[in-house]
Amino acid sequence: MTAKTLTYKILENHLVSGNLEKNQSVGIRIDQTLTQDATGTTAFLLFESMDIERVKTDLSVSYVDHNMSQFGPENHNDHIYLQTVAASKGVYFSRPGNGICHQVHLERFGKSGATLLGSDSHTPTGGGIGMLAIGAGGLDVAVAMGGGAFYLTCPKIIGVRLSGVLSDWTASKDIILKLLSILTTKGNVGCVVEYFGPGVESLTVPQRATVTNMGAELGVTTSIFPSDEQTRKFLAAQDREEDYQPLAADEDCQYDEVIEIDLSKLEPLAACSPSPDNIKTIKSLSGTKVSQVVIGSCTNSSFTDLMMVAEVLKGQTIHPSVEFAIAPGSRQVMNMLAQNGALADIVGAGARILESSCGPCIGQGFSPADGTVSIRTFNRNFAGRTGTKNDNVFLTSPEVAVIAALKGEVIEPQKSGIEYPKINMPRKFVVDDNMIQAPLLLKEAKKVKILRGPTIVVPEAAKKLPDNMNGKVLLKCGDKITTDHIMPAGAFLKYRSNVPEYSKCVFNCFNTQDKPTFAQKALELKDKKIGGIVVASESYGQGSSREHAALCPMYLGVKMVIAKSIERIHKANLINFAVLPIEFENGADYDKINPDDELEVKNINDAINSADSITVKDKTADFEFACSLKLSDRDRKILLAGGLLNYTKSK
Ligand code: MIC
Ligand code: SF4
Repeated sequence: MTAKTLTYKILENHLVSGNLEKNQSVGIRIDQTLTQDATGTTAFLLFESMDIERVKTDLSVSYVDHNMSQFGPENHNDHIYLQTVAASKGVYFSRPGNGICHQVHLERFGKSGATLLGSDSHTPTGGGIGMLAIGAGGLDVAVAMGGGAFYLTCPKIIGVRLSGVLSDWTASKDIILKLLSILTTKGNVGCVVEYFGPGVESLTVPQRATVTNMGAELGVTTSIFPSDEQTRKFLAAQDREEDYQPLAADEDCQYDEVIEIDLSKLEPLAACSPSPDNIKTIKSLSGTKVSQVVIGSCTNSSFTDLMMVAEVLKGQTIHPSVEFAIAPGSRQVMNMLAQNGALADIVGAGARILESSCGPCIGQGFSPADGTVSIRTFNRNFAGRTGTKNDNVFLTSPEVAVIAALKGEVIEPQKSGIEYPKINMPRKFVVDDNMIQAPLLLKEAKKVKILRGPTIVVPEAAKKLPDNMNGKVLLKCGDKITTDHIMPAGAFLKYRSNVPEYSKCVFNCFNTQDKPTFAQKALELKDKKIGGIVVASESYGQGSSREHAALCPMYLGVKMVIAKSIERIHKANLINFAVLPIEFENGADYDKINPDDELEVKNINDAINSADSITVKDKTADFEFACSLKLSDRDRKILLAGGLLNYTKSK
């Protein structure tokens, strides 16, 4: 028997179709799903259209954590819809205020060795307890809720061998920031990161979860730690020892690539705007004035993170030029801080207490002032994500953040003169699931009336692609276009359950006052039956799982994306909504195309059916170029059926 990686062991246990051979597409059974309100409303509307009485997973949880600002009725309408649809379909419902999906799922539901599919790109947080936890578009999650398999390409495994132990003031955040400096945010599609080695055992589950959470920024399918004594202790402290099983890769297994990180040699780091891979040492940033600090998000807002913060702040006052806030990751964290008095230390130091939700991480308030530096313990710093244009965000550990809040500038924490407060994982967490509504029995569930407020609009179904297309380049953009560029969140997030309204801000960041918007230009073409085309460079669609980045362009008549490379989740979302993703065979052709060029593509469906390449004619620039179709057999069937919903219904 050949030695196996942990990832392949879990894949093997869940395999329902295909062979576990590199680069082959396989289907796996999904044990658990999670959805959150910003993606979940669409996911459940699509699930409803599948006419399935009740979810078929072991466990599905619907969280409300993103859209909680509630300016206008939209957010609350969504919450009520999600609560009633969960009750009707056999889904757990984590009520607003209960915490951020990934933090709560880790605390209350995750299970080592299980598979988890979530409609949020940070679902890999679950890898911190040895789950195979993958982010996907809402429609893929809806299919999994209906008992359908999830399809992925058999991954390449990057083994990260950890040795040594973290020194005081260096945090697990610095592990993932270090890895981002090595692997960057591009070029890692189709990989899984597996941690192993002697350095693993010293890391607690919350520390591991920080690393797997932000692994999403690498663009990998997921990240995973072994499940060991630390995992057992964490789950036992959550009163869930039965969800633990010991798991590890076979010792002599072969990784496709091995990266060594010596924890004792790490130093505090920061990811600087505008990308999580723009890594600098805190040393090099020392002395930079800071006017805002936020500790929170699904990356770094665990009980141990905030206890460390409370210990440092005890009896102190934050610097006069800093606005400081904390957003504990869950109600469990908030409750425990309140019960043991640590919250009083944080409040006493002058912190603003934000609710247990995504909040500033997704531009829901607390935007920084113009021309200032904001330190955040989050995972993303894409331009403008804070709600402030030209924002300057440093993503750091809570250790670096809290010292900056006290001193008003970036300081190497180990040189701050403050003693490092060592926080141990509690032996028992305070467990109270009174804000989680358990599924009803089928008989009761059948009586539930699903409430859809007037701001909830059922999304338009995808359509089959034409055989021949006359199209026009609506936008030519560069490298690393994120889903935040395509579909901004922040103030627009409340339109998630209303595609016609939300579509108005597609590619908002490229709109200028003097010209028609992307949406206006696209709709004009749609009326004339001309296909809209987006041309991009490397790593198109980085970042979130939001399927609106495919659904809204589809609604506007976009039929095709031509890029040098496309990220995994976004590519799957494009296919699910029958927008054709193709890649330049020769990157130099990208340079020859101009915005507004007219493009012609013939025999599209024949190519989707059986070819690996398709010819595109640029009628304006008068040249032809070849693009590759990197599609699995199932992708081809989905595109030919006119999207995943039509494909699933036809089966
Ligand atoms: C994010 O961090 O970008 C989000 C908001 O959580 C997204 C999901 C969404 O857009 O609703 C993600 O990570 O997938
Ligand atoms: Fe929420 Fe931010 Fe985590 Fe996304 S990254 S789930 S917005 S806290």
